[in-house]
Amino acid sequence: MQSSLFDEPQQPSRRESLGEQTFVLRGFALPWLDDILPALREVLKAAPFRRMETPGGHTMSVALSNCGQFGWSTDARGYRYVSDDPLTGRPWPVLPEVLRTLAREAAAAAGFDDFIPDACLLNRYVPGARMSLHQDRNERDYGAPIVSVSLGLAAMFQLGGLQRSDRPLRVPLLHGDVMVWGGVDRLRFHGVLPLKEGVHPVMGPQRINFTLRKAG
Ligand SMILES: O=C(O)CCC(=O)C(=O)O
Repeated sequence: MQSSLFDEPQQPSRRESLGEQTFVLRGFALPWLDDILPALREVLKAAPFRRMETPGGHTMSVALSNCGQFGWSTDARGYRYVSDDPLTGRPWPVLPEVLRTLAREAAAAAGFDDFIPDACLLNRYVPGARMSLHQDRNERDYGAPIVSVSLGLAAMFQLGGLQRSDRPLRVPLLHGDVMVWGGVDRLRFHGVLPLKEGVHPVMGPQRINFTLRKAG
């Protein structure tokens, strides 16, 4: 039988471009969830979510934890990566293999080959929690991208430019979406608007975000 164009299954592109080197990969994490969720549960048993203080003395509305060789932390002394969890005094839990592989594949889908993360910051948002516009600049290696995975309630992500004054785009992020930014876009300002009330069928009344980075 002669094949025609119509025999080919048309795969709609799930990759949206938001800049030269910024992409959202819609639903990219969904096929991995059966492995991601138990892995996150284990991490959070060893290093529970906690609300940290900013150097300015404010308590963040988002609760944080980490896994991997380095964990992002903030207190009165400033923002930094540390290898031990300040709450338990133990090293952060090991980065689960499923997160490492997901990060490598998502980065490759966005044009960043051979991404090997050594840090994963977990953020828990309950309704009302927000993250103000900031740059991720505590990492030593800006050559590596940031891979950011959204689970649970939908959030409105703010994607700014390289200057704080650049007007941010609003990008809705849903359960399973993965954002990747790097290269010329690595230092774009970004944040999250206050989370709206809701109950997600899988994750409940919260949003969990985790970002994989190369910090060391
Ligand atoms: O929650 C998000 O989608 C973004 C998190 C973030 O900006 C960060 O961890 O630096």
